[in-house]
Amino acid sequence: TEISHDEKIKERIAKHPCYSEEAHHHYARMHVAVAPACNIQCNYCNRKYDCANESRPGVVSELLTPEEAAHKVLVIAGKIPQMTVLGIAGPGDPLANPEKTFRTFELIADKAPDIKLCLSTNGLMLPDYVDRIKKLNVDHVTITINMVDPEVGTKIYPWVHYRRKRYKGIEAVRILHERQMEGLQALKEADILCKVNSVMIPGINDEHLAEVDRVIREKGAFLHNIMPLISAPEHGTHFGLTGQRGPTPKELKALQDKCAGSNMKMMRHCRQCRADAVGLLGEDRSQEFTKEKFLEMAPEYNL
Ligand code: CLF
Ligand code: SF4
Repeated sequence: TEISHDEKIKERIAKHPCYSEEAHHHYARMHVAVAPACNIQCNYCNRKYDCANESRPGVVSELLTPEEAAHKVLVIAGKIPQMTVLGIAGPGDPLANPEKTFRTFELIADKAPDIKLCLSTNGLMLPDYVDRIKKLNVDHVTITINMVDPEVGTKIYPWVHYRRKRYKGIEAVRILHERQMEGLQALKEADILCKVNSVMIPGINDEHLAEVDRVIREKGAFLHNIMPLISAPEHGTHFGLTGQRGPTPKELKALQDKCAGSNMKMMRHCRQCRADAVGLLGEDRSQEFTKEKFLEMAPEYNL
């Protein structure tokens, strides 16, 4: 019935600080930075820093191997009892580094099966991996979708590297768009909860994001998270260097309100985390668990 379906979804998000507004007061997430490569270029990204799909741009995270990452997760889960979710969100695109990403998930599923697995991607390679994601019991996947009109996308994405070929201009953006829509559909069919992140870029996609909201909702996304562009010249991104501004808090809220008119929930408590974030949202304990430090700590979880 309708009610038991709602109840089941409530249960699936109850301990996920991003998918449930309520949960974020009580439950924590951690990210491990195992995925350095990326397969597209976003104009809000500088590859030296974290993937801005989810993670705070302008921050450099320490890269870990899957084994180091698993060790880190066991250390942290033993020390922070509210820790419920492990996310992979960069510093590049997790699915442009499938072996590292899935090896990390496998190690954690094996050693800490009660930790929920979470993944964030630009979506380009998602259709290829939904089966693997489902098999690993990853129940939360985020796709960053900034446009559903490739014309708009040409101002955001200069190129896409897909199946050993580099594409530019509208051809590149069409591939990205089609793959994102295909990925969204495949997640829905596999019954995996999908959040869509959109970066609000004034003058580029701000007026278009209501349409994005409509399309992704229709295609079964569970939650929409519209995030402000963070752009500073010193980040060295294309938008930073061309003086592109981010939205004001008022502009962001107006757009979120406009989209929230629908029945799909809007996420409003995103803190644009680092790719190595640790703790409750808004609390940054990543510096307590740098590689130098956590490698010296014994994994205490589940012992
Ligand atoms: Fe991490 Fe993202 Fe999973 Fe959350 S973050 S991979 S869904 S566990 Fe959360 Fe951070 Fe916002 Fe992301 S507050 S940037 S939405
Ligand atoms: Fe940068 Fe992420 Fe975009 Fe790749 S997907 S270019 S890492 S913001």
